[in-house]
Amino acid sequence: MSNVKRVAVTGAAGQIGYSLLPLIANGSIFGPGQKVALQLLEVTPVLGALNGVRMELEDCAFPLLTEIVCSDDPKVAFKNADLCLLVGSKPRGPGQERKDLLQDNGKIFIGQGRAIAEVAGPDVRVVVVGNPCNTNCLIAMKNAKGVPANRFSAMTRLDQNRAKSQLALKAKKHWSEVKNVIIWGNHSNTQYPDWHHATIGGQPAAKVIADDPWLQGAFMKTVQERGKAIIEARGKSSALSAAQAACDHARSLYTVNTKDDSVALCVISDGSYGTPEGIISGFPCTTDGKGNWQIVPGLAMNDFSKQKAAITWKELTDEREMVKDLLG
Ligand code: NAX
Repeated sequence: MSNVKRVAVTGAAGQIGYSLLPLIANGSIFGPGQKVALQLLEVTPVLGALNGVRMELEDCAFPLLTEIVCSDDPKVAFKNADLCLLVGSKPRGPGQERKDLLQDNGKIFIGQGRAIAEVAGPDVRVVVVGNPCNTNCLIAMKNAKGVPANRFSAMTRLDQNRAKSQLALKAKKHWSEVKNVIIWGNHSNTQYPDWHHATIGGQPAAKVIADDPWLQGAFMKTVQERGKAIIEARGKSSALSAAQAACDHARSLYTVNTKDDSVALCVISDGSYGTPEGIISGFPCTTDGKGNWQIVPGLAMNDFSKQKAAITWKELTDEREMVKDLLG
């Protein structure tokens, strides 16, 4: 194995990229003992701005950062990559239908999936952040012929982090004491943030909070609509928290995470819990520290949970239908 981890980041001159690159260069994914190379992809008109980002990265003189590659060619950016963070995508245009956004962005992930299959490292992991991330991930996965489906995941970690912090704030505890919040389904406002298996300081979250109407109402709504609230407050979408979540997600693949503190990953459904097979959906997962995940088996789902999960699963099967011509 190479002694440098090669991390490709797409949309690297965007606002998430600007927060994400220093985190990676500081060891946030692979730890303080691991050197990293950054391989940055942007669209051609943005290469000038990307060059500015490269200059700033050089000016940081990060001890762990060995190399910075900038390109508008996916085959250059993904070359021998150990980890590809697919952040770049087009924002929804004024009046644009979701279906058209899915089609527009979907095309990006066809080309990137193919390039990953062609040039990425033999043990590559791919994390999709660019929205609609679940379905973009499915498109990349289907077009990356020869790369196993379990190498792909989409990011719902920001939703899990948001859910943890909301529960902690309500319970007046520190967020590090909150474990096992599950995010089912799509990274969209249909997602189901499920507290039924969550614990706070080792006690069931529902018991500590003792306010079911809040859990079933304000808690869920706050997590589902947090992205919108950030845009309203900041005038821009979440970037710092999204970058942190992308690092948390990627780091969790390379560390051991058990079912007592499961990580929220959107991964290919095998039908577990009644999730339609073959969609990329949020599940509680364990990880083995070698880049591999497993869906936590055997958790009980009550009627409330089943009903909420069904809504978000339906949205994902509808999205898959809208892009069926892009699925390789
Ligand atoms: P920005 O618009 O600031 O940056 C996106 C960058 O991607 C731009 O620099 C653009 O030139 C580049 N880009 C577009 N097409 C590209 C292509 N084909 N190849 C390479 N680069 C390309 O958006 P930003 O705020 O950084 O957000 C990036 C994406 O993350 C968006 O799709 C956004 O919706 C999504 N998010 C996903 C989240 C999640 O939890 N999964 C949360 C945060 C964020 O909303």
